[in-house]
Amino acid sequence: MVVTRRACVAGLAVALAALLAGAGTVRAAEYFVSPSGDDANPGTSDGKALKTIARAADMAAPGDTVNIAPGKYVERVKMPRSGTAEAPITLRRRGDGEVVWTTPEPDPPRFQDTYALCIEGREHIVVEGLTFRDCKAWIVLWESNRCTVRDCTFDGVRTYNALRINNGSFNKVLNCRFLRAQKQTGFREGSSWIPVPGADYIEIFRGSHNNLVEDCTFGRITHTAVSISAVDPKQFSPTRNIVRENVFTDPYWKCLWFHAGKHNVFEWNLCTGQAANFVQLESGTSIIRYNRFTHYRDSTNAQPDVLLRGAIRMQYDFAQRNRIYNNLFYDNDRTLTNNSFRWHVTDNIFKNNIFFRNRQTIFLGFPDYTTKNRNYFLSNVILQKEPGEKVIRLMRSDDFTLAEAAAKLGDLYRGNVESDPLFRNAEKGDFHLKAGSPCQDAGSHLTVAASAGQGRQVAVKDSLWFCDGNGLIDGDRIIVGSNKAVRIDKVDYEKHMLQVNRTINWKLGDPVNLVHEGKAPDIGPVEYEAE
Ligand SMILES: [Ca+2]
Repeated sequence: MVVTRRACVAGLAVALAALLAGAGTVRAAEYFVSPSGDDANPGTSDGKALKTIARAADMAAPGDTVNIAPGKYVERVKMPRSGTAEAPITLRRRGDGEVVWTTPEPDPPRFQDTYALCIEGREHIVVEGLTFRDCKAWIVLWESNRCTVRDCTFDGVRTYNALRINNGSFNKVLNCRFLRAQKQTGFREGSSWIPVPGADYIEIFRGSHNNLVEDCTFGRITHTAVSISAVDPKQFSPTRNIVRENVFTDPYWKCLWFHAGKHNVFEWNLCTGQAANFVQLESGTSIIRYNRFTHYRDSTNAQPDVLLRGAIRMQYDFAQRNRIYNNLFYDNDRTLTNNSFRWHVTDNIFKNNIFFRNRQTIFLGFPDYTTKNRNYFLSNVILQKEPGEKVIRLMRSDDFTLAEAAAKLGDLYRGNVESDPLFRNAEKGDFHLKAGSPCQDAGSHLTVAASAGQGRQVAVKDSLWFCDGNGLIDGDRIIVGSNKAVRIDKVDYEKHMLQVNRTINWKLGDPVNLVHEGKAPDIGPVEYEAE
């Protein structure tokens, strides 16, 4: 057995942590599983490996690691106990080659039991480096918290909810590849544009809060790659979940569905290619920032109505008070759209975004757009092909150029710029700004201080722009007035109060922005830097 230095250090750290935690034992056992093993073995070495992951999971106590040799495993596993914060239980691949995990048939009747790995009512389980292939379903985190799934590959299921977090919080899905869900067999009867059977790669469901999906790649999907949803959004409110730094390529249907909940974050993602929509936005107080939405091509061929199809579709009564900023929308067939003309969609703010070379930019069909449904476009770059085009359509047919919108709807359309943003090489996906870009230092402030003060509690006019990391990642680094950057430790969205990590001074009306270069934030997702 090759023991790496890193493994030794990690093992020592676990043992030390267990000791410090006052655990009854400092033993952190290693179990070994191999297709050529035997469940009658002790499982304590390569030579005496167990045959099934299930047997090893039964034996594993907090702090223990189950090392799974490459090969194929056909079984279902239910985790019988939890780990602890200091001593998680880890299931991981050991050695080169794939650990392929699939499920036997027939499928059991109970929903949770159909998954290859059922983590129900548990905490601190780590799953690492495994390949789930052609399972009934992959992993369910059912009322389970603080579990981590990382470096795994997900390839093929026979169910709608491929990986589900149900009433679970502080779980993380990191650096995973989602290749394939259900095989599409046709289209819904009477709706020839809706693929069947539908499937979601990851469903963050019902009372699931503070979960993180980061650094994953997603392939084609017949419903939604990541959904944050509830059957009844009035009853369940999945809140403060973060989806970041993922790549969604040719999703065909949707990358993200914000269906329910508050203060969820979608940031630094790339959404590109064929889709019905990249984002379906039906919840409120979300942050959507620093994403690149590029090359949207309508997979439905404008079915059943062109009004439904665009990079972002906003709809229904909960789609209010979202903060959508510093994103890039480039070369999309259509960009912003909606189909809920009779709903109340208001106080969504689009700020410091670049909308460039799209065939259609803003279509918001809501009526009463100056009174009941007020949505703001502030300091964005908006240019299709040539200046002077009607880039804004409100209601069904009220068309405006940027200048007309600024003149007639000046409180809603302010400071937008009708210029080429001057990317280094947009065709090759290089969206860095060239010297002389009109985006440089042209962004408007996110918000301002609501009072003068000193200390660590900064009252701001609007706190919805900011995230304290939700217990998952570092909080936003911000600049308040002329202070050096500070980190946000806590956002109180009700009181619009930011708690920062050190004492500062500020004046009433001081600008509050995320960390930026130069005098002000740039427009778009990348701050200017010299070549
Ligand atoms: Ca700047």
